[in-house]
Amino acid sequence: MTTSDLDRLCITALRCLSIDGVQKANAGHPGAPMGQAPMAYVLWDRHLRHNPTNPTWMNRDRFILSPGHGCMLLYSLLHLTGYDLPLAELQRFRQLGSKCPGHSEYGHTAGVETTTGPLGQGLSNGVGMAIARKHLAAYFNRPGHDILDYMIYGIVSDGDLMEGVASEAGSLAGHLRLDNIIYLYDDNHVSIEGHTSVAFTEDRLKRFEAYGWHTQAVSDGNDIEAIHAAIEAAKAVKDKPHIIAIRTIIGYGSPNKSDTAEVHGSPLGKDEVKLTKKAYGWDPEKEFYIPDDALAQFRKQAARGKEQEAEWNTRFAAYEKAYPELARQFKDWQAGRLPEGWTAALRTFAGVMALSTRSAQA
Ligand SMILES: Cc1ncc(C[n+]2csc(CCOP(=O)(O)OP(=O)(O)O)c2C)c(N)n1
Ligand SMILES: [Mg+2]
Repeated sequence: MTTSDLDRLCITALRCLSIDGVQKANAGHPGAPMGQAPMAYVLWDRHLRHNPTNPTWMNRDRFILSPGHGCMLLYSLLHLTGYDLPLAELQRFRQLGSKCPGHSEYGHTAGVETTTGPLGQGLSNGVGMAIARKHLAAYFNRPGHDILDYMIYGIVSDGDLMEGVASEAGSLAGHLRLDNIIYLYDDNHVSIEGHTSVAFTEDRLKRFEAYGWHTQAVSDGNDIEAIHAAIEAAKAVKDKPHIIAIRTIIGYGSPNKSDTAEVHGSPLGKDEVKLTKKAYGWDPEKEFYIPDDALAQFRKQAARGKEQEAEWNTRFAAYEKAYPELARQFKDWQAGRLPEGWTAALRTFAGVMALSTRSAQA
């Protein structure tokens, strides 16, 4: 099997797991995962630094799936790469108590970095995460000791870019030159109502360019080499956040439903699932099927992640030796421990005063 055959196998496995999860639940959004699978695959396979066996490793890259309606894609990625999310949970998508709720929730499922569902929210939370990372790096990093250098990656959708909150956050990210953000925009020209042209016709990349972002476009959402090259190019451009518009087809591969809003928010239907699997060259009778080669390829990320974390632990040990006080503080911050005697630093106020909170904090 060539590398590109293996890549294709993995992408189809991602698509089919997402399709099957939605079909079994008889509810959900298969179209977005089917279009986004190649960009998600190449991002996770070649760029994302994470350790599926330790989802809270501090210096991991953060991945945000901002269009949370497509979260079967995220659950599929988490399962395949070796997070604590058994296949049985994917088979209980959208069932009460499942680790796979209908929109991904922070704190409920290992590896989910933030709750998404309300469009615009994930994109905006990512800006907050990028600010936090810049602040931590400015405070803790020292020359030769870049202990905090993680990235914020995300997939964002038409609906995300339509939301006002995304414009506010996008504006701030550009202003602050948050070059630690790389967002892949699932530019599929379809949203819940149909073609986006019914409501949304401005040049999105020009809008982000005006906010101060570095923008790129990839014309074929199945071209993982082009997507990979665009991510590489983004990493090389400093001082700006990055957005890459990737032209995808919602519901890619479904003979009767791709490129329509029908595939946005309803299962494909049993017959269409089979036709789609046939079109992918997959066995139409198999459900939740993961070929061994695909699983082995995804699980390489778990092995790599362990090494990446171990390498970081070595770096942190050197930092701790050079800057013991800062290292102690870093650990306290991570654990949420306040410094001893912190209450002594609190101001006291005599009686009731006409004082704004803003001034009281000064
Ligand atoms: C703030 C907000 N408003 C409305 C919705 C309901 N909603 C869910 S998906 C969707 C359409 C999203 O379209 P797009 O982002 O293009 O996703 P795609 O159809 O391409 O999967 C809408 C309006 C929501 N999730 N959040
Ligand atoms: Mg869309």
